[in-house]
Amino acid sequence: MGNHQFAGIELRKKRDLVAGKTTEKLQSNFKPMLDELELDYRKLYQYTLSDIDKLILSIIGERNSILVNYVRWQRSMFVSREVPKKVISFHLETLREVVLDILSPENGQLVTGFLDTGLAVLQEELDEPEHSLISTGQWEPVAEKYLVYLLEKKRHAAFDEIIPMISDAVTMKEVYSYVLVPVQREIGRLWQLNRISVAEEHYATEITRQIMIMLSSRVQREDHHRGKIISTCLGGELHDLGMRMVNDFLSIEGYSTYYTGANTPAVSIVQWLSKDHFDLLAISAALTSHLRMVRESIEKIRSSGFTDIPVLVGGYAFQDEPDLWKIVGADGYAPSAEEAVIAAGELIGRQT
Ligand code: B12
Repeated sequence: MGNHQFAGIELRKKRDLVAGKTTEKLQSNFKPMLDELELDYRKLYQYTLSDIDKLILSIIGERNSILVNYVRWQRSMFVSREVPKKVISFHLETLREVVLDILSPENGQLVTGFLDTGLAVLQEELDEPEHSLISTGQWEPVAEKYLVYLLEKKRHAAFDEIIPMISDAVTMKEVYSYVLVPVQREIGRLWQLNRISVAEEHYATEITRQIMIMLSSRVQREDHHRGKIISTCLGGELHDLGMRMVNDFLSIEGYSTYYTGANTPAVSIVQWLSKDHFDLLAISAALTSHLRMVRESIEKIRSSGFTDIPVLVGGYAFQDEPDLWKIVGADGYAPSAEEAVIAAGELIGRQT
């Protein structure tokens, strides 16, 4: 085991202690600023835990980019909401002091090296994230219209733009890939930049979800014979549309899918695996802060005796780095529903 693994394990063991001390220190040093931002102990503690989780994963994966990308995202969120970026630097600097205090000197040095790269990001020029409809090709006008209807709260026009276009599985897959995915990403970007509210994002997502449910019922069946796939969003993961879409693509290609939806406890997946045979387990994660939990869930599933079932992962959390899936202990990854079908076929094929 290398130095990074040791440092990651020590930080994992002392995670709650480090989060508690960091929160206390922040509260005693920056109380007026935190009160103004309505950051009470509980919220601050949760934020700190989530930062530590990204840090652990960065260290275990021996790459700064997980933390660095997260700090970039956090900075863009803060700037668009007029929260001073010094809040991020105070947070990381305080975490740095506590880590040096609590971890062994060698591990402390290694961990603070990672935190320093996070802090350095705050000095960079801030680029706005790119518009998400840029590369949708011939579907771009449809995606643009659909987006405008969602933003103008024209629900029926949005349905009428999409539903009549779908005559078969091919157009359904194209609408998913080139209209619904980019539009959902654009909705996320507008929320990130504080140009739409959470309520407006929920409204748009609800319409996309309704369209997907209508389309989904046309393709979901349980008597397909290419393989049996259990798919899930673990722990506190609420982003369930991506996995739902992947299931539809898999169904079209002849796989039977059993989807547990959002918020599924890993232990209940273990229980189901003990009752039924599946050819593949598919896990979706959107939040970087959930990657550590996905890693531990896969470890749990493996240590419960399910050493052979191939695990395929995907979702927004994996997209910045093409080999993050290895760090969570999966057997494969695909960045889109189209590619998920190929990856599932390969993993299932290896078994037979
Ligand atoms: C809608 C949405 C929500 C909804 C989700 C509703 C639902 N039922 O899904 C709600 C409101 C619940 C939500 C909440 C939050 N969200 Co949100 N959300 C989004 C948004 C706008 C769209 C997600 C979506 O529907 N995408 C469409 C699907 C189809 O795309 P996809 O998931 O990427 O899936 C594709 C591929 O990734 C792949 N794929 C997906 N799963 C799998 C699985 C396998 C096995 C494979 C092979 C492939 C694969 O195939 C799919 C099709 O090609 C995204 C923006 C974005 N860029 O994605 C933010 C986003 C994911 N959310 C974000 C955040 C921060 C949050 C919150 C923390 C906000 C908050 N402070 O409360 C919470 C956390 C909730 C939680 N605990 O999970 C951030 C995440 C940043 C990060 N890197 O961590 C994003 C990126 C927004 C942003 N730009 O900042 N969110």
